[in-house]
Amino acid sequence: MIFPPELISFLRKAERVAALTGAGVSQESGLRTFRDSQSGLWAQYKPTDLASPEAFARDPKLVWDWYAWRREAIKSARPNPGHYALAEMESRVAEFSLITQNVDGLHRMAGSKRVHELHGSIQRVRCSVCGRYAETWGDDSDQVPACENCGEMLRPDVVWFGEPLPRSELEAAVKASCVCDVFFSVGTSGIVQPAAALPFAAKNKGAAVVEVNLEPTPLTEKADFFLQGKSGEVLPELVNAVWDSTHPSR
Ligand code: BJW
Ligand code: ZN
Repeated sequence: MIFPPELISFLRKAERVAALTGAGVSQESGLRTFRDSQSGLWAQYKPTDLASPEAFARDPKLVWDWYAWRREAIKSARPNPGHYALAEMESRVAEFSLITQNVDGLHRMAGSKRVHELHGSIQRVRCSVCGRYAETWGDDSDQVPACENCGEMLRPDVVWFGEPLPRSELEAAVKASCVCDVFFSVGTSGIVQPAAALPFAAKNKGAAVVEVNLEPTPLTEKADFFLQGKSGEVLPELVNAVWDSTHPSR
């Protein structure tokens, strides 16, 4: 891909960069996005219908099993070149913040350090009533595993529709978005709030906004640069184009 020279020069000068990622960044690691159709057992369900407190109240075992199935898929997934390029960017820029809506942990596995997980982590499980975290649980009974403290149902420590985001993660994400020189929006459909508002906040504060996606989104018209393609291809090429051997890492 030929990158606009202004983008290359913005990035070489940038002191602070923030990147917001969504399910698309993990698609090349073999994980399905939310708006993709699901396969096999889960083909009849829409992921966005399962990710809600109402779905858990209606059919807790169904929701638990969906997360258990995804946890298994994530266990064998590995970061792809898009994750690694973002980790590389962190080593090239004075202050880099990785803001992710993903719960799969692949950014940390790729070496990203300053990571803000807005929607929690699928690897953590907590009680749906008293909030205590569980270290171990079984996935093979007919029922949702129970909390050792109060006996109520366990649930994944992720953020469902209608639930508040973890305050410290959101505050850090808003701050990073408002002070950055360049803001990346990568592999997200940009429709789920409050994450979807972050690129607009960055733009309002004067950042250059770069979108990387297979297809246009509600952000595209407002973005300064739209790099259409797979993040696992576009991001490594961009990192190579910006930080060649004449620009050593920090
Ligand atoms: C590629 C690619 C490749 C593919 N390379 N690209 C109106 C205004 C404001 C807010 C609302 C509103 N109406 C309702 C709300 C609230 C609601 C919301 O935003 N709803 C919208 C649907 C309208 N938001 C909430 O409820 C949030 N909480 C909240 O607002 O709390 C307020 C509150 C305060 C105080 C007390 C109480 C409440 C919470 C949102 C939580 C979202 N949770 C989920 C599940 C997380 C756990 C899990 O993983 O199961 O988060 S839903 C799902 O959507 C998941 C994702 O993180 C999130 C975003 O999806 P994402 O990542 O963008 O994925 P996709 O699939 O949508 O897109 C993939 C993209 O990648 C596509 O564009 C592809 O083209 C692209 N792509 N392959 C590059 N290789
Ligand atoms: Zn409990």
